Amino acid sequence: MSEQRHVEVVVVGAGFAGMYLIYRMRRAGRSVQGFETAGDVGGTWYWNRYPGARCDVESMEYSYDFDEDLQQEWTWTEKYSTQPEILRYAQHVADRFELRPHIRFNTRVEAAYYDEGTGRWLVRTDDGDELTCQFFVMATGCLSSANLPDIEGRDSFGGVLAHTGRWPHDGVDVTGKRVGIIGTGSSGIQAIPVLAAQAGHLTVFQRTAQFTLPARNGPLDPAEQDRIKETYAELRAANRKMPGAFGSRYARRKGNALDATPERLRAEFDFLWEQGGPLFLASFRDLMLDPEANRLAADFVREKIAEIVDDPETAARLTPHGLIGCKRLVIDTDYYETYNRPNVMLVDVGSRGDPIQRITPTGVLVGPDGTEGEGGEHHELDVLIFATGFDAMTGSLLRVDIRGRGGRALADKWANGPVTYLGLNVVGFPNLFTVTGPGSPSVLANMIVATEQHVDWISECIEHLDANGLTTIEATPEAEAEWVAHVNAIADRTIFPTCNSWYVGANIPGKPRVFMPLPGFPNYVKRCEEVVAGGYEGFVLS
Ligand code: N01
Repeated sequence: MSEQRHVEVVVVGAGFAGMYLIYRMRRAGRSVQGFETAGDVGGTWYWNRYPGARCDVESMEYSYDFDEDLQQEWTWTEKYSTQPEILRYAQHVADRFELRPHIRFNTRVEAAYYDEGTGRWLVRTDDGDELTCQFFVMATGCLSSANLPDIEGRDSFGGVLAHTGRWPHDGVDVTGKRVGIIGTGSSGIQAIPVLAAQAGHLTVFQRTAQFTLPARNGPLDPAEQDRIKETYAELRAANRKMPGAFGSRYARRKGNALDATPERLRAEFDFLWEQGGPLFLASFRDLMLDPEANRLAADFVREKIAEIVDDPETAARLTPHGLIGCKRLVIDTDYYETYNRPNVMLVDVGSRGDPIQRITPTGVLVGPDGTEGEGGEHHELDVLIFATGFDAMTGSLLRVDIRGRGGRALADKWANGPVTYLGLNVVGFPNLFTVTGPGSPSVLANMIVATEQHVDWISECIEHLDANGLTTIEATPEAEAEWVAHVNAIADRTIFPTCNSWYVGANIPGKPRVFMPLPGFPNYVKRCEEVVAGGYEGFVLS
């Protein structure tokens, strides 16, 4: 019998986290095997090819900074990059650092079992391959497990059905067609203006109105790009001090909104609205902490919607109740303006309208509950798009059957919601690392900066173990419990846990309600550094 293949590190996922981890492991001379379900690198940017897909962190900030030559040689063309451009960048990184030979594409990791006897993980893939490793790293991303709601009749639809997060590689031709889209989160709001310009008719099925702010995207001035690159390291360092690890160039925190005069408040909000981008809520210190302060910002945006949208009824339906930024803030190009087009119709399927009854072979039936379609309205469609989001943060981790000490499944351990230490490791799962896992800043930070910080921490941790003749790291139950309490305490100081967002898992029926990311990137980094300085405080190294 041939001997089981063994590598030091297995990495699941070849998005920005997995690629950088493989780079670090190779640079340290370690044996590493990456696995990726997709046909190439890029992660989220490989899958999300829907029309209008782009990043809402500026291009000059949404990129790796681990290699000075890389960040100097790459040229971005727009203030906010499109999906194709970011995917080209990921492919460039893979070429430049020769990462692909270490990644097996079109391969899903199905299971990973920890063997307490050998201290190794046994990893199994969907093509029946098995190998062992010392360190098992889940770099599967926070928003990669697509949520395709099980709406009655879904599979009977006779036209083209597509999910934004699994967009067909050969595209979907909507030219002149009757198109319907379910969902008005970031993906829907980016896609809707582009679809409206191409489709014959677009019907938007909105369950909850969402706050969105203008991006004010445009070409990136080459001179400005050169200027930024001259002092790139300073920009990166300043960004790492920002709560979300981006946007230091626009930092203008000015006290509390509740202390500002109405004139000052208005001037500031007007300025930020015209400037565009996601830093609107970073302007006053209390906007994300105090519902009263938040309401001032929310009311400002509500007024803007009424100004932009011609039809008052449509404007009213598009106007969100509640707080701004409690659900992930959206950044758009011409979203509200799109509802002034004659070929766009907004159908409220939430509390202010009638729900979707079912999907039929030719469209979507909307109508009052309990009427079995009587009095309902049928929307005839050629194309139906689900922009219905993801099983965020835990979905892609729990898709793999991960079993730690005593054969305990991660899914069992997390039955009441995810618990981690630092969002990096879980008690009972030695040498398992989660990159941007629940309990770390992750989706509340610039994702590339957050992944680089985690990968650096993991890489240095493995170096430390090696240098000291150690083989295993595992969080202590006390440290894990304390960390979970800490994350909850920080979240509870903000408005975040107060609404039904994917941050708390509310978009997935039956998912435990737990606030999963951790607000505040700089404090988190400090804590990670202190843990290391304290000899990996809260971990047992053996
Ligand atoms: O998903 P979402 P997304 N019937 O969950 C609706 C990142 N991202 O793909 O609000 C009817 O936000 C749902 O309604 P409701 C970013 O972090 C970034 O848009 O639950 N409707 C909602 O309107 C983002 O936050 C970028 O009531 C249903 C929508 O579908 C995250 O990914 C671009 C439904 C889902 O919105 C997810 O964004 C894109 C049902 N059964 C994404 N189920 C950028 O960088 C769900 N909905 C800009």
